[in-house]
Amino acid sequence: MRILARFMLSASDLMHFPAPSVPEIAFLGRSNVGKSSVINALVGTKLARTSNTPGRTRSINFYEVRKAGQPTPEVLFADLPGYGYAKVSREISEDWARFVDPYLHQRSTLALCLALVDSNIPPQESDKQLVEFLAAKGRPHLLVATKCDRLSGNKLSQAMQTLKEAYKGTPIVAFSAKTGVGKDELWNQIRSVASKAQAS
Ligand SMILES: Nc1nc2c(ncn2[C@@H]2O[C@H](COP(=O)(O)OP(=O)(O)OP(=O)(O)O)[C@@H](O)[C@H]2O)c(=O)[nH]1
Ligand SMILES: [Mg+2]
Repeated sequence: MRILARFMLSASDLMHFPAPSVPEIAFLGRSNVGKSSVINALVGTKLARTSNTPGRTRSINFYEVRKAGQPTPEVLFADLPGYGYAKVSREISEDWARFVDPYLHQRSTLALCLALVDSNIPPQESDKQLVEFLAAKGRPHLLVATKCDRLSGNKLSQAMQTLKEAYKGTPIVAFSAKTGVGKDELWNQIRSVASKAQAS
């Protein structure tokens, strides 16, 4: 099935978020973890800007995603600014207080938060804080272990086991934007949550 996706708008203020409509999927994670790359892999085009420079995405970028032939979007994707990068941490915490935190607290159509963690590095305190925050707020969420193409066989199984232990009870999808591993599984999760949200 062909996916059509388009950039809607970039918001760094509550006032500029798009009007709530279809279920929304938020992509969260440390700077450089691969949020924009996961979005691009899911939609199959270079929609979101990716970069080697951590902290590049500094606003919430909203994308409209629809199945070809359908009149209305299926979901919105929200690419959030990254956290945890020391060099720009002051600006990022200001962004967080000004519009990311309110977004996560208040957004009525937010159906699923994808907490991206790098499968190549040990569990990070900042990621744990995010997942705890989402759990405390009752926001449905799952972990996406990114860049798993960089790990082979045993190393990948070990990394996934370590993540499972660190984030007990949170579902995890191993993902690579490079090879497409995890793409179908992640779409299934997104669609399952989105159809439930739309039915309720
Ligand atoms: N090998 C590999 N590299 C990846 C993968 N996903 C992303 N990268 C690389 O990681 C870097 C960061 O990717 P982005 O998608 O820009 O990361 P981001 O989380 O959006 O970064 P910020 O917007 O700065 O927070 C880029 O150089 C990507 O090419 C992956 O699955 N495999
Ligand atoms: Mg980005």
